Amino acid sequence: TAHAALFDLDGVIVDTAVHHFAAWRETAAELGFALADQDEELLKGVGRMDALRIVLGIGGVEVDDATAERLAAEKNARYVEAIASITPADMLPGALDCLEALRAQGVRTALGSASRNAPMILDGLGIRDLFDAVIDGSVVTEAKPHPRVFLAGAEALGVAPADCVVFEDAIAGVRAAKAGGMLAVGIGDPAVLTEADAVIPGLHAVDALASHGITFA
Ligand code: B16
Ligand code: MG
Repeated sequence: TAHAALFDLDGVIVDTAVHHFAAWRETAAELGFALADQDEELLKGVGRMDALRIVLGIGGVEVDDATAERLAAEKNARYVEAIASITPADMLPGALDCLEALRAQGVRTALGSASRNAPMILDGLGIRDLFDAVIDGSVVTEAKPHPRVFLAGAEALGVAPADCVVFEDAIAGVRAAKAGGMLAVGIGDPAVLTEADAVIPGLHAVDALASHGITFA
């Protein structure tokens, strides 16, 4: 029985991955190459500068540090513009119900996101109060698959890692949860999230976890 639930943000609570990827596609286009659809998976859950390095690697492009900083800042400006008008209606199906139901059962909740824009997104969605702790990319520098972001969440909640369930849509995030000694629930495709303890299509299907032996209270 898990006492805490740790949530990734992008791809679990809100579908902002599409905006991240669109912004990176513009970066690539500016540098003279194109990103393929399947490149999106590589960029999920990865911190901003690490994602830039992946994009540059795909294009076989080398840039100096100042240019890298500029490219990352320009990508972020495009992304922030895209998510500026985010509202509660943009939440993924079942996310709000899941958070409220877990809290009603006395389960502690934390956000564990690589995104430095997480606080702004939580405010746009109006759900900041549903988290007992918010750990984001401005708090933690080690990127997923390093477990730090989730370990910091567990610590902030005062719950042992073994009593935490992590909800993650990214391969890097599932690895981070497992590396931290937590149960990992994948959100998405079981064929992609092969290292997760259970995979569900979305938080609307959270009740199905009981049949995998994953329960909360
Ligand atoms: P930012 P998550 C991650 O958020 C995204 O999945 C990833 O694509 C992005 O590069 C990263 O945040 C950094 O975001 O540029 O806004 O700081 O999935 O960990 O909630
Ligand atoms: Mg994610």
